[in-house]
Amino acid sequence: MTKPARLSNATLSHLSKEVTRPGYDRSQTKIGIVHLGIGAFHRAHQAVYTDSVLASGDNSWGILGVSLRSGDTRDALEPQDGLYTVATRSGDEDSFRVIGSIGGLIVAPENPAAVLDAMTNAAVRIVSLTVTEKGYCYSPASAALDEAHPDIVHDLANPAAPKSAIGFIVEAISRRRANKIEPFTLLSCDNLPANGETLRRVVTRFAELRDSELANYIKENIAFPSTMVDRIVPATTEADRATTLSATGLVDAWPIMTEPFTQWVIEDHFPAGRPAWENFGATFVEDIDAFELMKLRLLNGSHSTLAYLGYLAGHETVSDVMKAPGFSELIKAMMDEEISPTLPPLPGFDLEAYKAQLRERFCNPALRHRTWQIAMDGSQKLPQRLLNTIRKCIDNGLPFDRLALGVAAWMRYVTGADEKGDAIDVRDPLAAELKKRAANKNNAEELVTAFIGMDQIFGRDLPENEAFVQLVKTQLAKLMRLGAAKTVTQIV
Ligand code: CS2
Repeated sequence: MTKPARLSNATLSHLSKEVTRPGYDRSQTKIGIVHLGIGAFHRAHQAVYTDSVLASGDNSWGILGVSLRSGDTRDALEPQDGLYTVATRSGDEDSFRVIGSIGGLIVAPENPAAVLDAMTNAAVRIVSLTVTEKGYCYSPASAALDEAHPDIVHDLANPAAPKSAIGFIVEAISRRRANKIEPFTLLSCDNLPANGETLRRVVTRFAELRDSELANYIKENIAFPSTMVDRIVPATTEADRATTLSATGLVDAWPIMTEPFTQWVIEDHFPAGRPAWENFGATFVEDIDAFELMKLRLLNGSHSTLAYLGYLAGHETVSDVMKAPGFSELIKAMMDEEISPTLPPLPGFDLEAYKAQLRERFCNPALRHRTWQIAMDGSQKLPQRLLNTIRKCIDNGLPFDRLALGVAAWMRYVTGADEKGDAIDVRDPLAAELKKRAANKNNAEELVTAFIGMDQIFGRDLPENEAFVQLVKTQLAKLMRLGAAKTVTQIV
């Protein structure tokens, strides 16, 4: 049997005929976007919308992908000329599309100068980011720049060879300004509330620490539109690679698996121009806040709750969790009774249909989205997913038993041992501190007191709120006594 060929420009014509492929001459594409954090999410979302723009004849928006940490994506995609497959899986059927919008890849730690050169090219009019919550180098509770963060300290001392997204952005702005090149627009595509505003805050503060004139220039000249991004993208597995090969006929070292649903709502503020993403499903609005809060609280808040409780109850994937007794009911009640009343109104939007669709998306059996994957980086996710919602409930005198159970499940999870006593691989930038705080604590009372003292997560207000502290203690005690599976059936 002959060895199957690798996906590349030269082999595109060998793709199985059902596979959609870039219908444009890739050699004519110019780089107009530098994207920091070229991970699976970007490749399933923004790069797909942009591929459609390129196919429509506007060739000025090719993407240069930057990895801020490892070279894995570059190593996988460079031999493929940046091409990769997106598999859309509904549970009933899979469809495959090869995406051509990534025109080049750079691994920042190997060559920070090349990243800065790309970012100072006048043809680049947008710098976008998916660097996850921790990539903002901020304190999650206050969203203010963490000035003691090792990468921030490093980047202030070494502006020409930065490590963080913030360091690259500020140095690139400074060089464009010095060379009288029109500024780019900064487009955060991470799951943070007011993500544009948050990016503006950390970038401006970092610039202030370098040079107050530069900070003023940024305040006056740089646009930071906010976005709400949504598409569920589980990590790729070996089985996914094999499925892609048999469906497409070509070897792809890093295909992306995702769901049919995709949503992108963007504030329309791009003084230097932008692709016509609206022609391919994106929505441009004046004010994004209500969309962002809705998505973060309903989707991500439910996701994190399902992930911690589900993992503890022994389930590997979100769709497994949704099938287990009580979980679907728990999430529905949490959405309807605790989260929905905290959301700002979105006139004309069918919230009930949105929530029902979310629960259906969580049930998609083909996605195999691991609870462990969603459980990562909880210290960075909890504030916007659960704690801000709880704050609203407290202010409005609403119940928050289920949200508090989500917080308690996170605490149980980060103790680092599951219900059978086996170790949990807790991935979190604060993992070491979490472990230290959990050490030698055997009851809910002590654990809650230890964790809640982390003001970078809980702020100063929540630890002082007796009702909150008491409820989390009660829920954690229940979890420790009954286990997650039983607790869930009881709380519904
Ligand atoms: C998930 C998100 O891993 C996680 O924390 O909650 O990545 C989620 O799948 C996306 O936000 C969906 O748009």
